[in-house]
Amino acid sequence: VRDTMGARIDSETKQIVMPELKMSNEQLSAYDRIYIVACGTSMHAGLVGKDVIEKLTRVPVEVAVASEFRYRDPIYTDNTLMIVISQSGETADTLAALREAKKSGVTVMAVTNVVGSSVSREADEVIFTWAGPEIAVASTKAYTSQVVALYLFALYFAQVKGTQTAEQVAEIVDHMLDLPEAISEILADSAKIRDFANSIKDVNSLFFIGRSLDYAASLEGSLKLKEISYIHSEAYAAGELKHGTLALIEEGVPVIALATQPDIYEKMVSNIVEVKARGARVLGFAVESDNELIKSVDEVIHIPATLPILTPVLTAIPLQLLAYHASVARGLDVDKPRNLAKSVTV
Ligand code: F1P
Repeated sequence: VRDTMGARIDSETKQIVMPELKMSNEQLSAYDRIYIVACGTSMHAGLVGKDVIEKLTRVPVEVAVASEFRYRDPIYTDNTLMIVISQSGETADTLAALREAKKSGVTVMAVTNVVGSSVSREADEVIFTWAGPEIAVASTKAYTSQVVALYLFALYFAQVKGTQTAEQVAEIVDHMLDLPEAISEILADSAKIRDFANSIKDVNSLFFIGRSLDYAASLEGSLKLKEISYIHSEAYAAGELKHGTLALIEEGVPVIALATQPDIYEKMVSNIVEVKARGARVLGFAVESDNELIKSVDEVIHIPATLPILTPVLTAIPLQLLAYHASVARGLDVDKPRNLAKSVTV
């Protein structure tokens, strides 16, 4: 834990501290509208952040793709905060959105990995992810560390606003501290994901489905697969399937169903039954005790139990491994995906 991290857990109190925050607690507490603006994987981390900030603080958050945000006429109020997320801190569209917001007098907080990057220098506030150098082109640890940084911010914002008690924050923190062990468990059981990746290496297309935070995670799983294995895939909000996409589900089409959110678990079971009835081969992501779900799928990846809001950090691991193993199985260079630059500066 570094002092310049921007946000960190105080190990004694299990509360979040942001010692370098320039704005006062009064100012922070007054924000009642947030825009999260980013590109690619960083935007997907933002979708997780949106759900968590809204759940913990009840402040509405809109996530926007930076390349589109540039052409909008955003509605800024006196109490709007913009959060930009960028691993490299140099992505042109994200930087342009940051500059435009600053010109309009909006306070910008950055979540970035690179100290000294343009985004870190130009934003008013910064949370560094300290994920180490990203050697591969496609973001992997950048995503999980951005999601964790957003949890820290959401918790701190909730503390300051008083929307979560110290006990509630400490409970979430306790579960966050258990995540590394849960990730080790997933990694120890990764042969299953490698075998599944081998089995899909020649398919034309596959689908990811999920609801709520599982949908946000599915979008990233699908992007990763496209980026490094060049297999076409789509991520769908499971409830949207019946509005057209179900037509594409036919015999043998692989469907990866993320079903880690307990409040919508039964709805996911019915989506799985729907795609199975059309011949899909379903790989389910489920927490251990979900027997009904486990029975309804062809194969299962067990996700260790944690708080539902924290599962995106866990589901990211097998999703990234799936893309990695599929890429290797297809004989591709995982670290040098075609047509993808480490930082898109134009
Ligand atoms: C955004 C991004 C990455 C992607 C690739 C190209 O970068 O879309 O998510 O993996 O590296 O750029 P950044 O703004 O997070 O640096």
